Amino acid sequence: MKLVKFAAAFAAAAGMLAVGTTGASAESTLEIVKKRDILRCQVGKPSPGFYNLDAQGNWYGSDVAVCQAIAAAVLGDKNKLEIQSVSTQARFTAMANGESDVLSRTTTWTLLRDTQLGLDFTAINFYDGQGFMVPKGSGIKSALELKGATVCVLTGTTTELNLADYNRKNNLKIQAVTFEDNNVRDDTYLQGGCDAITNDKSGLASSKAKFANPGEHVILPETISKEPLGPVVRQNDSQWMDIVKWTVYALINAEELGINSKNVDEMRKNPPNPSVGRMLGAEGNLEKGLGLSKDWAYNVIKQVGNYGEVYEAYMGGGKLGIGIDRAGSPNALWTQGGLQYSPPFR
Ligand SMILES: N[C@@H](CCC(=O)N[C@@H](CS)C(=O)NCC(=O)O)C(=O)O
Repeated sequence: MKLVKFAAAFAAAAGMLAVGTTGASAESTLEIVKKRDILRCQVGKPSPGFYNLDAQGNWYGSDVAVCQAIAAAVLGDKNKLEIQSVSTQARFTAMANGESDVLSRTTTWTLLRDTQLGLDFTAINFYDGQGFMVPKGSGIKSALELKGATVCVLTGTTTELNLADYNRKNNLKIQAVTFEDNNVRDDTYLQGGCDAITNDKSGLASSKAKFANPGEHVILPETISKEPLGPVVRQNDSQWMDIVKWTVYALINAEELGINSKNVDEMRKNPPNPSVGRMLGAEGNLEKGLGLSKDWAYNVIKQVGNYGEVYEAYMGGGKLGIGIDRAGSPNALWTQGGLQYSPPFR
């Protein structure tokens, strides 16, 4: 019995090795993207804030901005981009089978996803947590009042798992009503098909923003989970991993250094300090190991903006924003009491 187990474990390890070897000899994602001259970036179904379509059919949003930033870093042009809108259920498969070069779509970093799907999480561009939304008219003030309630939830998500945990922990006897499509989930809730919706709190703000009467719905105060969201790449491609990770950090570091889309030209011409000069390629050679051009970070900031500009535009108070306060939240810069922190550019 022991021997059989050992043999199976060995075969599994050998299998993993074989995958690793094939991966290493195959064309890298950077080579594929450069040859194609287009980045294939996966987002979800249109949701205000993260990824949405304007009247001309152009994608915009905070997760789209990450796609654009990677295209600007790698190909010098944020528009060299094919946005792929994929359902929540199919998101990891579309990555694993090579359809998408990168996934940038409200996806929570968890241990199992990081270790069992052939994928790697790169960096956290939004710190979130799960909550509940109810109609104001229900008078419900706390998630603990949801005893015996029906709750609408997307399937294949951490949301579904956390709801089950919260239900069990607090003995609420909640009945989950599961959906594959976020619009069907929202419509069902609006028509009274469930007492509450549960999702990442940013996702709730996103749904609320598109409702006809947002003021008739309230997000309850409880945050029942940690949902660190960020882009995902295929594993065993560490150069591509580095590119995506450092592109996210370029957005954050630029804000920390006071570089934005308006002043980046002046900052590159006359860097006020060595950190700015290095980041914008005016000195040093930070681009070498990434396999990118000297102006990769300049292109990101010039064409997309820094983290704060992107946040304000889509998640914050901008015209297209969904009004999530940044000050005092984990998404503030670490210098302002938040968790957004870039390792040094040197
Ligand atoms: N962060 C959770 C939840 C993800 C989730 O449900 N995101 C919503 C955000 S509104 C979504 O993707 N909606 C668009 C879609 O269904 O494609 C996870 O990674 O499982």
